[in-house]
Amino acid sequence: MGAASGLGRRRFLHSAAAVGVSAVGAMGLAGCNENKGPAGGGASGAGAAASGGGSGEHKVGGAGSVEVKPGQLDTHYGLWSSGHTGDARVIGIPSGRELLRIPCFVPDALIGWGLTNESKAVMGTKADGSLEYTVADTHHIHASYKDGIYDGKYAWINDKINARLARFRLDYMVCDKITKIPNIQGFHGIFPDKRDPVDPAINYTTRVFCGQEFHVPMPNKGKDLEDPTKYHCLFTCVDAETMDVRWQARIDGNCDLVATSFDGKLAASNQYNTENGVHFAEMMSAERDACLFFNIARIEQAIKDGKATTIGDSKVPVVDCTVEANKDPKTALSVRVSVPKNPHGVNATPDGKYFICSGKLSPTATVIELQKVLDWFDGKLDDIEKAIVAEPEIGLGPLHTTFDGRGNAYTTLFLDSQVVKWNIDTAIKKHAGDKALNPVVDRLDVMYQPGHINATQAETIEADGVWMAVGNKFSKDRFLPVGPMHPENDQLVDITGDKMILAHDNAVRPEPHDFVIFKRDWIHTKQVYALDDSPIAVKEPKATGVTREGKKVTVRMASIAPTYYPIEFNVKVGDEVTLILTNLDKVEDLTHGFALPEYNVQFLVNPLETKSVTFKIDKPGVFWFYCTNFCHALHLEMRGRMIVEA
Ligand SMILES: [Cu+2]
Repeated sequence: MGAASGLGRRRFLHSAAAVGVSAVGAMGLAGCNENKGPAGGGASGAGAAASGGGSGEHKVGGAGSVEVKPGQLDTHYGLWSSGHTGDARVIGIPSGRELLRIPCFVPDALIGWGLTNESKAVMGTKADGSLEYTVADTHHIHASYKDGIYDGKYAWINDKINARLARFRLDYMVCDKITKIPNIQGFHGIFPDKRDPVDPAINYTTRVFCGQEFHVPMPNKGKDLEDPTKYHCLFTCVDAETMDVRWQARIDGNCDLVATSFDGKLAASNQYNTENGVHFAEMMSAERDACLFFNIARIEQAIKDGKATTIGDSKVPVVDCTVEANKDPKTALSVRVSVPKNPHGVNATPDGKYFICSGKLSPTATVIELQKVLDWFDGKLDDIEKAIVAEPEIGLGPLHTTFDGRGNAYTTLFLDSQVVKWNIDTAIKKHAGDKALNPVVDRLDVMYQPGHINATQAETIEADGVWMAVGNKFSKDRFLPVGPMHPENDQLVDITGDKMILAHDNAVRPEPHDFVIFKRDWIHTKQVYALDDSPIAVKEPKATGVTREGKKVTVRMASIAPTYYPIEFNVKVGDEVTLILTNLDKVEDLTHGFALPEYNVQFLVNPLETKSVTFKIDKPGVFWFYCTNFCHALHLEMRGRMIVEA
């Protein structure tokens, strides 16, 4: 992938008359021609290894082996979004081993998510008891903060399709709440705040900010279809604890990703459709789009002062953050900083000083100094554009940026199929006038077309600069072919030295988007539930049995390996059965399953966990319920009869 071809593509990108066509064309070029076939891939791989192996003048990597030997544990947890499988994944780093999938928005056959009454209550049901939604598209996952690092309490993930925010408890690694955000479509970026903008005692996450990418007429009732002035997006604040929607801000253009400042004062979203176009070509017309900053304390004061409206049936207060209404710095709730054409990322540096936005149709990254944005709100900066302190040219198709805690940024270059390492201070000095400086430190070919990137702890003040994961959207020749559907390739890179060293390819089921990685002792998971976690727990074998009220039957059941109590029960055709099962085994890893033929029932109960299912009896017969999750030498014998007399 030489300089000549890079220049050629850059010219092509910049000279094409219709930008949309050129973008698609350039992706096609990079995607199909440059890396075609095993030879191309092999050459790229060898090049990467050679650059890491180095001539000796550079400090080479020291992150260690990615091989985690039998019996050893990974050093880091990774929380991964899953894309349109609709769940989240827990990945061990550096091995890349998938340790868990955590369902939230969509049903999961393994644990019975979407089948048990408890999971349905979290997911939301229609009047007839069926699930409200069965598809989702998870993109961004972020964990709760305290004092600038993760506190191990929660993580959040978005559903882009149906505008929902899910929360995971990180102790049990389960989803405990889902919130539907009103009046929005294309819910994309999320970010928790890191402390309160006003109260210094609140040094932890209390809000989660959510961006709307697809603008719609508001209210969206089938009118004003071709009038762009009626289309808006909302930036939403959700309460981290209650998961209630606190407020929304109406804006021009859209939100894409979201970032928050470490002092809690600012949240921002990059915007690629500042044109507010309804059609594709209109969205591509402006040479510069923006990073839109929100002054959180002012927004919340405005709501207290009664300066909010509502939209449609929603009771959520909505403030006006449109450009026209926020021109006076003294009263502005929001302000735009310009970023070249169609940016697709905004990331906060771990020192708390800068947000970095990349314009994917511009070969640059824009460095915005947060203090200067605050100065503008305070009337101390006459021109908000002066908050831009660097705009280095780094390569083609820059998307997302991560950090090593040593002053370097690492940005994915989708079109170049590379990661570029560049020094932030050098870029700032160059922007200030020292034109001879080159902020680019290193480039690494990745396989292929990278999207998200994140280094260990890079979203916290303790970025440790050890490992960096790169989520590649195409894998092509990197794995055994499995038909037309290739896995994606998550690559792990050692970033401890001057040169990046490609350390590991990890095939992943499509298609994770974003992820965070942090050292394993930042969270403490629990392996055994407390009986009192469930108000309907069956606390001992003698509390088991069948009770009936008319046609409503409750079966209270317990499991102790290798048997169920009771081992059989009788019901009648026409009954509505609610079966409550508590696993009374309190030994770690002793999970039981409960499957019931012909009634579409299968779920798991972990040690001391309680679950329930409700189903209608519609046919007579003997139905053997049995344990699906291997539990004991007599696991196969762990079964019993549901008897429905004719
Ligand atoms: Cu069992």
